[in-house]
Amino acid sequence: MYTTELQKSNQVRAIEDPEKLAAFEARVAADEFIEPKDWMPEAYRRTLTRQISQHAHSEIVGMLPEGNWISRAPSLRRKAILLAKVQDEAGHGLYLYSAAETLGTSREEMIEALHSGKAKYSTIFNYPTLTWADIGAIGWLVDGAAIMNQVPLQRTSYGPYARAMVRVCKEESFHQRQGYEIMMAMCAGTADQKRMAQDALNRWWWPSLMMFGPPDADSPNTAQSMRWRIKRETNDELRQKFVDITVPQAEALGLKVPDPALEWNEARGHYDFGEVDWEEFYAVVRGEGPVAKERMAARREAWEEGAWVRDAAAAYAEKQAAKKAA
Ligand code: BYC
Repeated sequence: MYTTELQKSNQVRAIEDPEKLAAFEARVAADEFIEPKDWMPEAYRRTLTRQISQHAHSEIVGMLPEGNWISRAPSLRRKAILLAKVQDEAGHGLYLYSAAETLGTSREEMIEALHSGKAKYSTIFNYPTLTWADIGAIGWLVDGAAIMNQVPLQRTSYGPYARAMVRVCKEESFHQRQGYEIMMAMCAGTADQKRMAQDALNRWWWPSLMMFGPPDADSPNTAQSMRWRIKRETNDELRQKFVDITVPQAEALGLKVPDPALEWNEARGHYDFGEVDWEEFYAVVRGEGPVAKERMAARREAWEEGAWVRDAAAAYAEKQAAKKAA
């Protein structure tokens, strides 16, 4: 059982200096950014380290499903665009690891947590990319969901995370458009291409809705993270916004969202939609996703094969520092 919200809040109050905590909470309530050297409650530091490092891991693992298609992109133009996108994801990972390091956990510790299976990364990257249309669907839906989640994070209360998000969001909107443009090309192509696009939507729709996390009622972290303005909108609010924006985009493509319960609700001013398969979500979170093992094996191999690059960079930095000292 998760600790209840009240228990969590009482624990924070019992551990921390009440004056410092009150001053911190007042700063957060006034929408001031908290910076690395400022006092912060330990639970705030832990939550941020958890969320930012998971986010960094997701960016890096997220390179794998698409990297897999660089050599098979259907034209030079598509190959150049995909290369740039995958490289952007590496950059996002680096900004985010740097932001997490400012909270006192080293990059090595975070990477070790990922490789040993202790750390989480987004469930979405545990699904395989079977056809070129999947690259379109990932850009459109996965980057689309990422933007929805990350735009509010530009106003998250921790300064380094917020500033990293500003850059990440600019690039994500390019990623989303390149994905949608692939889908437009496929939907305007042959009957087979359109079928591939529909098949990709069928397979990526539900996993994309899972990216926003469990329903608010079952989310152990949302309430405290909202109070501390780490999260600015809840999982369910963001999921609803994503559905509302994405369904008309599917209609414009002439594709059908694979949800029989999907229906515009005039009174609510939102789409009603079916229940996500939460059993599947929790299984993927536990590391039982369809290609989870392959993803971690690829990450570990990349880390080992990259050892000489890290050694060379460290030797160069040492040489430069010695030169400067002399
Ligand atoms: N996958 O209390 P909750 C990208 C975990 S990268 C795995 O709601 P929280 C992209 C959650 O960690 C996309 N785990 O938690 C890259 C928690 O477990 P712990 C990544 C999930 O943190 C390349 C437990 O379930 N984006 O966009 O308040 C190419 C309970 O959840 C997931 C980010 O990371 C999941 N989907 O809310 C293309 C954004 N959902 O840690 C695209 C930043 C939940 O307590 N992160 N869990 O053991 C966030 O906004 C939040 O962390 C979440 C979860 C909304 C994901």
